[in-house]
Amino acid sequence: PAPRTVLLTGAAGGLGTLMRNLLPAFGYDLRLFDLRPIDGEPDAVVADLADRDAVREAVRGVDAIVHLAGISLEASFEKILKANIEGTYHVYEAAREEGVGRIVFASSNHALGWTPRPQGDDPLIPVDAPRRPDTFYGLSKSFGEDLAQFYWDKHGIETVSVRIGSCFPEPTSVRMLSVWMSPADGARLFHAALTAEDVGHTVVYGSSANTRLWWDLSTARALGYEPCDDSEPYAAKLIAEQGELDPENPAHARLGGHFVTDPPIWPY
Ligand code: NAI
Ligand code: 15L
Repeated sequence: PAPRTVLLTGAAGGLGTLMRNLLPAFGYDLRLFDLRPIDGEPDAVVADLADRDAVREAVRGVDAIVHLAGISLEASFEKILKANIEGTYHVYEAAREEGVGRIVFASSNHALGWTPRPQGDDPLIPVDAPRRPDTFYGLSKSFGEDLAQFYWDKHGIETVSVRIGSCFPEPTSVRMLSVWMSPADGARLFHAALTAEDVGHTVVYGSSANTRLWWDLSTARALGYEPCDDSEPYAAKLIAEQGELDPENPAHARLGGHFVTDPPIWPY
């Protein structure tokens, strides 16, 4: 049966806000979870992923989990370790203890952000390309995908790991023309990931059907995902403002864009 009650972690965040507004139209009853309270959502669970008991309680009785909570940019290793690595482990342990059989994990293109981006007639990047994290953040997403595989192999918990490109209302850079996922396509993809049968651990890229796409959407489509959007209508304006991607610029040469070159954001 399709999951109905879904725990949405990271519900106060950018993507969490988009998804908590869009997913109910697909018939889900969402339970919200975040470190931060959410205006107008008094029933949301306000807790830290570090609190195992709170995570377990939040997971109790749901049919599936969409796990978005965590640090979403580069940070110190210690912070990434706590929120993304230990936090995601707590979510999987809670799912095992409470018998939740399906997780949708917000992985990221930064799990393989060091991969050269396709240029010219280069083939699209397949899902089985080696992971090459570009940051501690990307490393935590690579860990999350391995954790998902482990919990499937050892405990039978299914996961769709969605290597999200950039899910924002509009693309705001030339790189994003290739990796953008419209919020509506994001909701379609999460719905497919929640309802497809026998996914085991499936890895998919998360984006719209962009004209300038860099990766292969076939595993996402195999779940039943049919993207409806394309960033191309935004291309002329963004390219006029920012210029085409420059292959000589290291921040334009790899999948992870500026995550590859920017100094890490040390949160002091
Ligand atoms: P965000 O930073 O806006 O939201 C993350 C949320 O997680 C925040 O509301 C924060 O309070 C919560 N959070 C952080 N640490 C927590 C903890 N220890 N316990 C409980 N809650 C905690 O990030 P965004 O953009 O909404 O991303 C959501 C997820 O999707 C993240 O895992 C991110 O890595 C992933 N992702 C997002 C992409 C995007 O385009 N928005 C691209 C690729 C991956
Ligand atoms: C991510 O993983 C980040 O969470 C998001 O904020 C964007 O920076 C996105 O990748 C991207 O690559 O554009």
